[in-house]
Amino acid sequence: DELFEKAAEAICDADVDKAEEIAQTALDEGIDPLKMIEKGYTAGIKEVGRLFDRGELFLPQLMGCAEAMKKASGILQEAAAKEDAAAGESIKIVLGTVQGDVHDIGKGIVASILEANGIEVFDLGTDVPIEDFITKAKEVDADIIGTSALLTTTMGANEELLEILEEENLRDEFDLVVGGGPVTKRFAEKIGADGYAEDANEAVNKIKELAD
Ligand code: B1M
Repeated sequence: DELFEKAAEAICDADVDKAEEIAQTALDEGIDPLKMIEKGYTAGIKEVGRLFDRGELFLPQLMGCAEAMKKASGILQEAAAKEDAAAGESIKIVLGTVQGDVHDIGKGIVASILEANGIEVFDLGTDVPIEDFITKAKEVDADIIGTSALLTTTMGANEELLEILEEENLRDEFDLVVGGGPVTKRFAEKIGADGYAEDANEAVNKIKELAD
């Protein structure tokens, strides 16, 4: 679809105004906001990642692209949240990007898609200290703790989280679901996490399965 391509292009060009304008157009045209994020904007930020990997794009530009991505997906996520406000609230998840890590685009997408599927999300944001996940999970009586880590240097926070849950005898209380770029199923199994999801839709399935 042409609008998806334009959205991806606006992200690659780090064009915030254009990215926002296209998001609004998508809403006006009645396109499903989450589909728009996935097929349009996410495709764009993935391309940005590839260009950055190849050294064809540098950090300042990357930050501009990420800004455009956040603004546009913010508009769409808000619209999606409104549509689904009446959905059930049976499963609760405390979600956040682990300490030392500020990447939150993927986490934001995961949060929106979980909410759109009736899961109650308590989003702690980025650079979240391990203790905060646990404190919040206790406070809201969560079923699941979900973490996102985009750096090989931060994914180890999951191991620490599991250790603390173990120490506090909370291992049976909360299931830990891990995700994010460098995180793999193999890593999740190795550290003893309860679940792993490669993307937002898989996260929905995994969380529903665990909460059953
Ligand atoms: Co950063 N960055 N970045 N960055 N950045 C990566 C991750 C990197 C792979 C780029 C590269 O070098 N090739 C690399 C990490 C290398 C590594 O450790 N393996 C990297 C680096 C090195 C850095 C800095 C250290 C750069 C520097 O300063 N020198 C720095 C670190 C800052 C920090 O965190 N302390 C940094 C900074 C940034 C920006 C601020 C500029 C920006 C982030 C803006 C923001 O998020 N607000 C940024 C961006 C945009 C990226 C790339 C280009 C794109 C990330 C993204 O948003 N992807 C990224 C390159 C890449 O990914 N190839 C890169 C799109 C998003 C939809 O996918 O986040 O994977 P993703 O989420 C997916 C799945 O992973 C999954 O579902 C999502 C939807 O499909 N998922 C879950 C995610 N969380 C989940 C949780 C779940 C389940 C599924 O359950 C709970």
